[in-house]
Amino acid sequence: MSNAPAPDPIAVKRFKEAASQAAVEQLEDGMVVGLGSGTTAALAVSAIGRRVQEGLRIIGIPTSEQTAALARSLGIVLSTLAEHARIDATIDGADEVEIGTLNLIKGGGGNLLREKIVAASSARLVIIADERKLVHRLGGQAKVPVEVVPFGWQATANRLSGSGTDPVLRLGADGESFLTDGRHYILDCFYGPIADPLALQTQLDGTIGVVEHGLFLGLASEAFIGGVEGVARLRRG
Ligand code: A5P
Repeated sequence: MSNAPAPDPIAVKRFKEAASQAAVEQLEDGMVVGLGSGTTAALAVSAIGRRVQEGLRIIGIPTSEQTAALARSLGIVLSTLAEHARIDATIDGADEVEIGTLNLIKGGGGNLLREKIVAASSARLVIIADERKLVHRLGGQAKVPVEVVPFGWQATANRLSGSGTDPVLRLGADGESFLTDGRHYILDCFYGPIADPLALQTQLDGTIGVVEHGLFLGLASEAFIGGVEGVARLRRG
């Protein structure tokens, strides 16, 4: 157990809001915008909703059913990758952001598959987070979520054990297996500090039964990080 004091939730929310606001200020009329998922991304979607009320014209591509519902409720026009294959900018949260590379762990909310598809179609992936998410090496605090096909998931979990982790099947609030928007399961895999994320990515990509995983390497172009000293804008080194 860490002896670090528990973060003040009100301050954390303020940091997330400031980061979201700074990222949303970058948006311009006519853009196709990927809408991320999670609590920080939801703040960005709300900020976009306010700008839309003030006259901003953008088209949003949501990364989850939950984000789609929120965006619709705020009057944001939505579309799909079928209609807009190229996204100008996606604004999304992260569970860990590696300083320098801006490599990420994502998927704490279970939306990693659609998030990665949208990120890979985006000219810019802009990450928003509070400063607790910044790390020198991925994997020390967040688990890597691995989305797997329900059929034979135990066999997939056994295969993943060979990558140096003890996979844990994610459960929902009802105690049943958590189901993603794509109707898959999530195996949460804690690795500790990951010495070679590219090698781990290759291993996960090659594991039978794995649909996608939460290592987002070389995808983020910049990050807005909210903290006690304001919002820092980091660019990929
Ligand atoms: C959703 O599946 C995730 O990728 C989120 O973007 C990530 O977990 C960060 O979420 P919070 O902003 O809620 O911390």
